[in-house]
Amino acid sequence: MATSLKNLSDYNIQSVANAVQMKFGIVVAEWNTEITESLYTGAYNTLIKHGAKAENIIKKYVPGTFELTLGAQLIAENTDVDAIIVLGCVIQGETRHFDFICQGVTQGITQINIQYNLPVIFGVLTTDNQQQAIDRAGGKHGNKGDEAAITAIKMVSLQQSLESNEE
Ligand code: DLZ
Repeated sequence: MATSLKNLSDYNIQSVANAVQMKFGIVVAEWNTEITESLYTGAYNTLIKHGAKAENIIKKYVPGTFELTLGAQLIAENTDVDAIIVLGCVIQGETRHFDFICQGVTQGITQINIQYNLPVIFGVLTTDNQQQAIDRAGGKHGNKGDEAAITAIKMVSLQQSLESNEE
């Protein structure tokens, strides 16, 4: 049976809060730059679509996906953003580098979420080849950058709703 293609970026627009008061940092890896810039465009446009102000979106670059962790930490320490989105693309090669980079960034970003009590959204593609990355960076499977932006807004909204109830 043929599998139907799912656009992973489909979502219910009503379920997403207005982001007019929110501030975001976006860290973009320069490796596979055509892909990561497409992810950035998706994330940026989605934040704007949901009310975020352009001046409240900070964009910073790091050399590769492995450096996204420190990039996110530097933003967490030096700005007042409500959430950070990290965008990268790791494509499987002939060596085990892929595994080490994916493992390192996954653990690093998880740790920053907890350490800073700040949503740090994992917008990293980990694919077998370039075509799979293209398909998920504005292609037939949607744009992982859009999804990262929606996740960021939802997590800020969750955090604000719970923390505003604290006494
Ligand atoms: C070295 C490397 C390799 C082989 N592949 C990728 C990749 O597919 N995607 C990516 O974002 N970065 C890659 N890098 C670079 C590492 O992320 C990192 O920048 C270097 O190992 C230096 O720390």
